[in-house]
Amino acid sequence: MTENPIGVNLTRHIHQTQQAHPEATGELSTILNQIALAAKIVSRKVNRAGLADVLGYTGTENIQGEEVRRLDVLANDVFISAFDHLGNFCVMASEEVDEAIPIPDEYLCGGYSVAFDPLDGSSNIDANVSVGTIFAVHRKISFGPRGDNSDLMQPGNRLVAAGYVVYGSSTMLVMSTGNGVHGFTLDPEIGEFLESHRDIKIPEKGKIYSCNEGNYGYWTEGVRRYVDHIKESDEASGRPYSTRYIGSMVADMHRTLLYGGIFMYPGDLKKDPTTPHGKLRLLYECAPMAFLCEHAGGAASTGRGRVLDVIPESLHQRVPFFAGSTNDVRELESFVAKYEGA
Ligand code: P6P
Repeated sequence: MTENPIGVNLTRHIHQTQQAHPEATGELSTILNQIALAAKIVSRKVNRAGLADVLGYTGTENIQGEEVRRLDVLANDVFISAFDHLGNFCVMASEEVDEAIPIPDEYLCGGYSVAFDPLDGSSNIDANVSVGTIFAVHRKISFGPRGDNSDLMQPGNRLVAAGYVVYGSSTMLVMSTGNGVHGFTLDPEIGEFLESHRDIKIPEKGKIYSCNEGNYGYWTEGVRRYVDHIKESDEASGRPYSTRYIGSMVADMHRTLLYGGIFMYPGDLKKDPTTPHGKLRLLYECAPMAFLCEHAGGAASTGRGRVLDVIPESLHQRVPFFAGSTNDVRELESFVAKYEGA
């Protein structure tokens, strides 16, 4: 036979990954394939946003205090509808929903929980900037027949799968089940995700820093001094770094995974001059992105410790977030330790 004429598509990758684990029941495979289906539907809606008059606001606010856009609602409904009847989840959490989302009584519960941000970066949609979906999958740990918050609020070091979909010039799904990080690009003509980035590895050290420097005055001293440091000229150490900031976490993290460097959303002292508060949410933004970073050979930190080791205290908990090339994240941590105390 000639070389595999269809290459490796996502379905084949998921199937082969399952076959590599004899104990696998196939539940996780079903979940990942269903995520891909939902992603295709959202991709079509996002790509037609300007045409299908879905731009604009619903006039409501979510728990984050952000104005909810119609595409947020559409994307949220698509993922909930894709998951709720599957029989593989016991409970869900969404950035758009204040409380945990139970599986409706008419459907069976399964052995996993899922937390997701259905359309991250949506404030950029009107400017046609890339947006994305982020997902995090844990095993069910509660004893009852139905799931509860404890199945969602697990540390990222227990994740079984995580990934994102970036709806950009092309739609890409990037995910890991703990055995490398792999990227699949949607071929809209056949409606399949085809493998385009096998075993993504983040460079050990990069030359790009990515953050909203408008918040510089609210950052803690160690973070400010680190950013000052990477902007100083020192050719031997590859400084100054270039700055790239899209303001859509999925797009900024996708670039960081591929090109290296450091993405930062530091905690700021706006609300409380004694305690830096992050903006990005732990369960469905920072932990899944940290899982991908580490499985791609990079690192992800709160500035003082591993993001994946943070024990969640609430569904929409926020943490400071620094992620990307290991050398760059470790250097950031050294500045925080030096100027703010370990
Ligand atoms: P800022 C988008 O609203 C988001 O949640 C992330 O996608 C992004 O990284 C961050 O907020 C951007 O925040 O304060 O720079 O606009």
